[in-house]
Amino acid sequence: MPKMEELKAKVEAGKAKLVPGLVQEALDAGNDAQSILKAMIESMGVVGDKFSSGEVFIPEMLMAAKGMAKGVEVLKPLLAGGSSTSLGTCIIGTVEGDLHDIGKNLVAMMIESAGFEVVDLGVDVPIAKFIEAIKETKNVTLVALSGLLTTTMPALKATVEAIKASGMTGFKIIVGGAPVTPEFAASIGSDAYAPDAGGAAVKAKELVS
Ligand code: B1M
Repeated sequence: MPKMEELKAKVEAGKAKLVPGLVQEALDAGNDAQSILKAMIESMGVVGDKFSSGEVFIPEMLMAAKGMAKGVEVLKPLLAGGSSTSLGTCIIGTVEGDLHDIGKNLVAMMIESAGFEVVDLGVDVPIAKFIEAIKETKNVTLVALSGLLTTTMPALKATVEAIKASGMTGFKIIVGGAPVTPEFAASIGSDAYAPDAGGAAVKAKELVS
């Protein structure tokens, strides 16, 4: 089986321990980091579809996520180019009620490589924690909110609204995640939307430049 197919199959099967080695082998075989990342994201899509159709359950989704996270670790030095400029600090987190972190971690990585300091609040982040972090962190220029569930889209809205209502200024807010659309992002008062991690880094730079 070609390396990329083998990698995709192992991510889908949740063989987390095998994934880093296969990512390395795929790189050694001449595949670039972006294509490998894309392949692993496709595998997560397959796992999600299988979850929807009742073929796999939460433990399988978790193992697939673990494998992908380990694979991303191998790719990290290649995906995150690094930047010498400082664009200020970005506070990032997945909103309250939502435990998905792979997409958020990729966005954090790309935003960091675009030239921001990143403070990652993790997942299931209550509004008060975002507000406290913005207040207590120096030179916040960007707040990045991730949401992966249709059921946590209201939390995205509530978080943006509460941050705006706090009266704090000097930063922009970017939102994203699979169910988020540009229209939704605009309707909740955020400053920007990006469909993926690379796009988030590009938008982030534009917002603060
Ligand atoms: Co969940 N889950 N999950 N899950 N899970 C999805 C999202 C789902 C689509 C699967 C499905 O049913 N097909 C579905 C959501 C349906 C919906 O709301 N429309 C779903 C569900 C239903 C659930 C539970 C409710 C299941 C249950 O309990 N019955 C539950 C909810 C738990 C909770 O959060 N409270 C649940 C739980 C879990 C696990 C914990 C088991 C696990 C997450 C583990 C982890 O993250 N550490 C998990 C997983 C792994 C998935 C799937 C299979 C994979 C997610 C992923 O990592 N994708 C997912 C199916 C899928 O994605 N197709 C699914 C890869 C990742 C790179 O993509 O996160 O989309 P993504 O990030 C992208 C973009 O969205 C964007 O950039 C990234 C790519 O570059 N992006 C941003 C993300 N954040 C951004 C922020 C930005 C800009 C872009 O600006 C700030």
